[in-house]
Amino acid sequence: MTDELILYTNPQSRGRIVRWMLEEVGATYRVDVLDYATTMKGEAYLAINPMGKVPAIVHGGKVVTECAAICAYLADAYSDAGLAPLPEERADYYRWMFYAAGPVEQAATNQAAAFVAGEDKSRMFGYGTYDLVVEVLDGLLSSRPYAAGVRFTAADVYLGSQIGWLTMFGMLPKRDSFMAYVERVQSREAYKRAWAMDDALVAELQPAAEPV
Ligand SMILES: N[C@@H](CCC(=O)N[C@@H](CS)C(=O)NCC(=O)O)C(=O)O
Repeated sequence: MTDELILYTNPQSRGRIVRWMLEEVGATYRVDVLDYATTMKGEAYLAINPMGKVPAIVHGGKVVTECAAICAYLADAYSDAGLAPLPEERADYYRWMFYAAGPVEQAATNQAAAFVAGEDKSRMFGYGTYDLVVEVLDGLLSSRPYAAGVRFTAADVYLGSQIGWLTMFGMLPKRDSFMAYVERVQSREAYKRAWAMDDALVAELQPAAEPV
């Protein structure tokens, strides 16, 4: 078994979250770009992620999928980078990382799909209601600079990515606390580096324009 780290991604996907995390921890990694219609649904990749979705990483022969899990895994695997929680940050770190992957994602995607459960059903849904999730997030980000307190951690790579995407696509309102948080986390050098790499990949993958 080697320590090789492979990122399976597409530059127009949540794979950008993982690229950002890899740049934050200073990992050496190889990128395998998958095409939505073909290689992502091919036998070789389904053996890695039977969901046929990106991103996934393989590190030292072990597969990790799900962006939030990958961020937490990399924070632990590359602990020298200091993005795993300190003991006193653990409660908030896990709480808001899981909140972002569960209630926030579900509330925002259901809302965008115009799937709104009746009042009487909100108890059945882990997120309750979309409006409740927005208020809880606003309360969190109005009260502190980062998910786990005063320090940037892997939870911010994930929560910051979620809020960044969702506000960009109009799936969350552009509350002041959300936009200030997004600006704070996106000012990091690792974020800028990762986005520049994925933007370059997108350009590379564009079919060449027909000569006129
Ligand atoms: N819960 C997964 C979501 C992964 C996901 O939905 N990826 C999308 C791209 S952003 C995908 O691969 N879609 C391809 C498909 O479903 O066919 C995670 O957090 O990693």
